[in-house]
Amino acid sequence: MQSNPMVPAWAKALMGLVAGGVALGIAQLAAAFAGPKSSPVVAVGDVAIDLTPAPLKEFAIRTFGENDKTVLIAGVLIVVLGGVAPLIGTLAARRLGYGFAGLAVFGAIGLAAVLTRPDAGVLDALPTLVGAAAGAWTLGRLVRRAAGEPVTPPPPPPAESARAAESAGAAESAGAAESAGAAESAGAAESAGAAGAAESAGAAGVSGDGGGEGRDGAERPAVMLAGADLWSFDRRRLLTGATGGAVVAIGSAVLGQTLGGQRAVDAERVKVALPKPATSAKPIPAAADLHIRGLSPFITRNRDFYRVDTALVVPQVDPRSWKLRIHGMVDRPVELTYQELLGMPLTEADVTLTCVSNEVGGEYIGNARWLGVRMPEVLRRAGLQSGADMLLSTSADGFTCGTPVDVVMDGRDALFAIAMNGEALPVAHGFPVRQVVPGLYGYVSATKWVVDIKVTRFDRDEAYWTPRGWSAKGPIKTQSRIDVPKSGDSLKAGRTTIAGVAWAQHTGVDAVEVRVDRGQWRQARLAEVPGPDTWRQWSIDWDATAGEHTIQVRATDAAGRTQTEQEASPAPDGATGWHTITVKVS
Ligand SMILES: Nc1nc2c(c(=O)[nH]1)N[C@H]1C(S)=C(S)[C@@H](COP(=O)(O)O)O[C@H]1N2
Ligand SMILES: [Mo]
Repeated sequence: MQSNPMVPAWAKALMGLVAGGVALGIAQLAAAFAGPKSSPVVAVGDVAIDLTPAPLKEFAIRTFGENDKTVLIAGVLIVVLGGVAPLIGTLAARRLGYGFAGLAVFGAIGLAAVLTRPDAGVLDALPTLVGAAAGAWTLGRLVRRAAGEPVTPPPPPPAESARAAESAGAAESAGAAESAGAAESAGAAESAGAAGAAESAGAAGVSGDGGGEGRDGAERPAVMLAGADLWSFDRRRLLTGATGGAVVAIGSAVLGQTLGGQRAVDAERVKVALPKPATSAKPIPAAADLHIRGLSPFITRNRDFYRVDTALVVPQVDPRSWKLRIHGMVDRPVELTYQELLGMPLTEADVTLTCVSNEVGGEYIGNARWLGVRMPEVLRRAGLQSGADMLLSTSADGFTCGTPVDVVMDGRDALFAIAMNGEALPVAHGFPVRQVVPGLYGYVSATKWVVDIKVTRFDRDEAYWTPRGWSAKGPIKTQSRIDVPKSGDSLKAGRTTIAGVAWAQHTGVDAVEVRVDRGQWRQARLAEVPGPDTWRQWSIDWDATAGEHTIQVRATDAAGRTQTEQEASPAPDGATGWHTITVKVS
């Protein structure tokens, strides 16, 4: 394809910009799969660092601090998208092949950067190649779109044919040559409009019934009549195409960044070698699990563990850059790295986590073996000042949580946890570090992806859920749940087992009672527990008789307090009432 004199300069730049954006976006997406080293943008940035003289490097680090890499990547993007890409668009408008050649050079530079990185593999070339191909395809499409649909004028009516032929001829000679140069500058914008109009009016003008325009060769840009391949500029089609390209470019870049971040964090997570605990958990008694079909197992597997958080996308926190900052009402602010945390004495503890939103009988509860550093151990490094009664913790994604200082410091296993059931915390459960505090609902204690602790006061600070209608403090309420049978089940008459779990974290469950059809309460058998911080399984036999029956459960904690019958919804501080189910027996 030859130079199209009708395409204005801004449109050429736009075509290049969008094609370049698609190339980089698709390359970034491909790099999410091929590995971070294979991103041409990152590789070019790394090469730039290598080529930067030391004083300039130091200046950049001093000026931009931790953001120096981001600034560098932004620099690469600005040079490529602001300088190189528009140039490629201009070349492509002159002749598509030139544009492709420009893209090839631009791709080759990226490729060279990627492949000269230490321990680069052949596979690392793929994102650059795929990106360049996507960019080339986009460029071709946009150039074609900018030129409009190929317009072939239908044969003019006989009376007009002479004149049409004449002006067509004229256009070919004088017009095309002349405007090839002129259109580029001033004429471009103007004829862009004219071309668009002529185009959208169809070939009407050319076919003869379009009024003066078609008939008077002198009044319309001669290039419009240059034969079968009419030069034109279709602004609308270019802009819709460019918009589509921009969406692809941004979408693939964002997706690539997200997936790439996920893969990087996953890779770091599997590399974590968990140190041995200095204080092991009490062994779980064999009789902690009654092994009844349908009854929640004593330990909830990670993949079955409920998940509650405000995060739309799970925060990806790299342990290599993770820090916990402790400040506020402290003697000396402290910053802790992940390695430093792993180097402190670790405590292992079985703790049942519960969500305040859990309805009576609900599923937002799970029991796991956690490994972490006791929070007081860390807080003592900072030195809590008297008068402080709240730890306002913040997660990497900005969620905040207010935990009473006295609860954390009273000797219970309040942890900065790094592991859950023998593996590094799953990312969705707070990797690399989360809080776990026995006895408090999650919203006031269990900050996942925790990065910051402000030691403060409840009368000075408010956590995320407090202004949203939940109470500032949230001790877990004693509760019990029937797991088997399920409400609505149909059973055979005869002896059957009713079983479930009960919890009163950090106090412990002392009794569970069950009644059928509001009759006498009967004591359930209790499974053993390693301590007061976990839920407790229970079961009871029942001679089921034909008919419909209501089954209810209630627990009594180790302080002798029996669960209230009073029904309350979860807000503002936890649901109450007796879990009640109905079954059909035949
Ligand atoms: N960063 C962060 N941590 C959070 C939350 C949150 O929204 N964001 N929700 C809390 C709530 S309400 C609960 S019940 C627990 C749930 O932890 P899980 O998802 O590991 O079960 O996490 C707590 N920690
Ligand atoms: Mo929660």
